[in-house]
Formats: sequence, C-alpha cells, structure tokens
Amino acid sequence: MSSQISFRKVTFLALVTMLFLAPTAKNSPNQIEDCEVTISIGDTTAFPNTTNIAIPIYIDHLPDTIIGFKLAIHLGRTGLIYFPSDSVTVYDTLFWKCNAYSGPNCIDSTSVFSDSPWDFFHVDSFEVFRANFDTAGTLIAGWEIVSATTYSEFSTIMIIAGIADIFGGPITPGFAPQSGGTFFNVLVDVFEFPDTLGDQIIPIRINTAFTDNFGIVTTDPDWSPWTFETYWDTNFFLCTEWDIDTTQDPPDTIECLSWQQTAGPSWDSIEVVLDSIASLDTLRICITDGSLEVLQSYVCGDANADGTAGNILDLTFLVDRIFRGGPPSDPMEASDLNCDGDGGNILDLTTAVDFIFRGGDPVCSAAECSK
Ligand SMILES: [Ca+2]
Ligand SMILES: [Ca+2]
Ligand SMILES: [Ca+2]
Repeated sequence: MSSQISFRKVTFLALVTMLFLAPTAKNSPNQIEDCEVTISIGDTTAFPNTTNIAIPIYIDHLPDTIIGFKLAIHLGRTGLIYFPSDSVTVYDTLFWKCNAYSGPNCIDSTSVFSDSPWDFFHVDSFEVFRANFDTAGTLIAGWEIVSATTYSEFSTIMIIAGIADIFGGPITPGFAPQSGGTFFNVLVDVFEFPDTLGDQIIPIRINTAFTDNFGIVTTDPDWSPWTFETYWDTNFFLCTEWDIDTTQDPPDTIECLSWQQTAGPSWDSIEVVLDSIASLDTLRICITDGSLEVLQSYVCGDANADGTAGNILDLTFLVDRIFRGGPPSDPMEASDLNCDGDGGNILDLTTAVDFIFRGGDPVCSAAECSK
C-alpha cells in the first residue's frame, strides 16, 4: 500500500520540486566598484500634489551587450507617492490542436503556437494595470518591447521589463558595456499630504528577492545574475484520508486519498527531492537604493509662510533676512518673488517694494514665473 502512496506523491511533487527561495543579501557599498553590473536609483525631490515625477534608474555594466531585463521597483512607504497606472483589458489568444475526439467533442488537446496547425482557439481576457515610464534619451530608447505593470491603481510596486529585439522587422541590438548611463526613468505621482509629517523621504528600492522579479539578460547565454545551489531535501507526509476496503477482515487500506506534509514524528511516507536555491550573485550584481524627498509645499511670494503672498509681513521677513541675518524662507522658493530661481535676495525685496508701495506688478508675476 505504501508504495502506491509514494508513487502518487512522486507525481505530485515533481510539480513543486524546483523551489527558488529567497537569497541572502550580501551587498555592501565597498563591493560596488567590483560588480559587473551596478543598478542605482537616483535621489529626487518633488512637491506634494505633483504628477509624473521622473525617478532615474542608472546602470553601469562590464559584461556583454544587455538585451533584456526585468526589475521590480518598490516605494518604501505607502500613502505618500505611488506609481500611476491605467487599467486596461488584455486579450490573449490560445491555439489548440485536438489529439482525440469523442464524436464532435475534442477530449484531449494540446496548446500550440499560432503558426503550427491548430483545430480551435479561445480568447482569454484579463485586466492589467499599466504603469508609466519614460525611455526617451535612455539606454533602452527604441527597444521593441518595454512594459510596466502594477498591482492596483495606486500601487507602490512596479514591475518593468524590456526586450531589445523581437523577431521580425529591424534588429535592435541592446546596449553595449558602458558606465553612467540612464537605464530608464519610472514616473511617480506625489499625493497631497500634510507638511507636518516629519520625515518626508521615501526610500525607493529594487527587489532582488525572487528570480521572478529580477533579471538581466546579456548576449552571453551563460551569464546570469543568479547562482543556483542544489541540494537533496527530504519531505515527510501523513495520510489524512484513506480509501478503505471494508470487505476485508480486518478492513484493508487501499490507497491514500489526501495527505499533508508534516514535520514528524508520525508519517506514512517520505519523499526525497532535489531542491534548488537561487541567490543573487552579489559579486556580479550590485544594487543601490534611491529616494524621493517630498518638499514642503509653499505659496510663491509667501516668504513668511502665513498663507498670504506679497504683503507687508513678507516684506518685513525679507528685510530681516537680507539686512539682519534672519532665517531663510522654507522652502527657499517661497521667497523667490521675481521667479529668477534665487529666493530671498535684494531683487525679491525690490519686487515686494514695487508691488506694495509703487503699484508695480504683483509678486511672482514676472515673465520667469510662467516658465
Ligand atoms: Ca526586431
Ligand atoms: Ca505672507
Ligand atoms: Ca529671486
């Protein structure tokens, strides 16, 4: 009886044999210069309630031309920034070759490619969230497939993947070894949120925990960012439901109908399987995280941050700042009354005086302000 059980389990376990487990993180900053591929996320700033802020992803690499990749990019905090995305319906057509008919009905079929002979097809449709990115001027500009998805409308995880060249049409070669290039930009939106929030820095990371979520493909088919270690693993099982032949005396157990894996000590059968652990090869791949700092929101011209721009209190604030060593406005841009990019200097004071006492243009209305 037990040989039957084991045989069924062999079939079942064959499906789950190749388990890729989480790697151990070994990155440290002093390894960066030795890495064959270094991927870095830039540090960016943005104001609240702004959209399509570009987060640059940089790459340095020594091995052969890169022709494909897949990265999972995670925003380290929720509710502050997110990857904007649109829900779209994707259709996937599967073609089938019938192996055996019973009357008019196909009772056994095999999925085949559309350019092979096929007997019937069906169309699957499913919703996906497409995320925004920007490849203009980057190393993957012109790649034939680049696609990014998220899990929801306001997601903090983006999966982006690209393939330089697909069959047919022009040949897109990928990008050769280089240093300092921009891989691509991902786009984020920043929520409106209170300035009273103390820490406004959101870490941005690349997830390298699973082979499903991280890949770099070069023209060398033997090059991989992963190392694989295989080992024999013994699993124990305990039958939870037997098919019993009650015509026998005593009743005989025929076969096990369902079972559960157990750590022991009671078990009915064991299975020895070859497992594999994938680890990111940290001698080849180095990752450096980035961040987005959400700046304090401000009103242009409201140097003293009391909610009103360009009145006598703002003028007083500027006089204090310029002539009496007072504090700068926070942020600096709030006291840039003439919009020349430099806040809180004598030109801004002149703009305030002109407006308040001489009927000049309102603060923050200079031609530069509209740029
Ligand atoms: Ca092509
Ligand atoms: Ca003010
Ligand atoms: Ca200025």
